Amino acid sequence: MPHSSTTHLVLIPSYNPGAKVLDTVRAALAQWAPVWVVVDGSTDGSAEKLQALAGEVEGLRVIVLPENRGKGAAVLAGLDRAAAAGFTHVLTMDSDGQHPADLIPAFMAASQAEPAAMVLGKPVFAADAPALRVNGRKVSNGWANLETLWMGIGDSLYGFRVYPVVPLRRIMQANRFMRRFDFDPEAVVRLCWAGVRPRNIDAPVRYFRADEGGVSHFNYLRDNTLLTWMHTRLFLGFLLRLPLLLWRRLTT
Ligand SMILES: Nc1nc2c(ncn2[C@@H]2O[C@H](COP(=O)(O)OP(=O)(O)O)[C@@H](O)[C@H]2O)c(=O)[nH]1
Ligand SMILES: [Mg+2]
Repeated sequence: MPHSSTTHLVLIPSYNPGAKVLDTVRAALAQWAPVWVVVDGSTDGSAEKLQALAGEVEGLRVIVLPENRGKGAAVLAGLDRAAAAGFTHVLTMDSDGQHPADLIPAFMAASQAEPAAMVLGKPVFAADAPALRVNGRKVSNGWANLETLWMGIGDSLYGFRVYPVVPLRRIMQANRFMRRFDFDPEAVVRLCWAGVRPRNIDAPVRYFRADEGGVSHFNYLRDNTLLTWMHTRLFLGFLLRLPLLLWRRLTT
């Protein structure tokens, strides 16, 4: 039996996810209820398949957004509905089979033990991980740690995480960025600034070849440009907050 919760839900943003989406959602449902999928303007027929699955199984809700607006926007659409339904925390995971559904209960338990914190997946790569992605991460992680004065972000980009809903929604409502691939790093940095402590848990990440059903919409030029601009604005935000962050770092 999956764990079931009225405070913590699994939220899966999904955009043209490829062949693994149904297995991914089933794997999440085997661990947890409820599971909500936000279909982000997909054009691959996955919305219909997911809706059919929701008619067959307990615990699944499918939210379909008419247009593609990006991962962060899809998460925010889910957060708004989660808040309206009284949930306090969401575990985000990708829809393409890269994230370890079997760790959902452990991540949720860590969040339930410390509700004010955010629980971050720390990726454990296998030999299948592309070197460019693994090394690119080090750059983003270096910036994120500087921008938060080393408050403890284990990984800035991994999307397998439990977020407290209230501070994340507040941050996203106050910020017009964070709607695409800039969501994950900007969310952890701004949550740290807001005083939400990171807790890190190791979690394997898989990279599938295209012939195994692997799909990524990460575009090196477009998305690295987006991430560079994101770290530029976060660095400026960091300079403004430096006295506060230093004071907090020295006193807590
Ligand atoms: N790339 C992308 N992903 C989206 C979007 N909206 C939701 N997502 C979901 O965000 C997650 C991460 O995207 P993915 O392309 O797998 O990125 P990668 O794992 O970093 O290569 C997946 O679950 C996507 O389905 C979007 O507009 N673009
Ligand atoms: Mg992916």
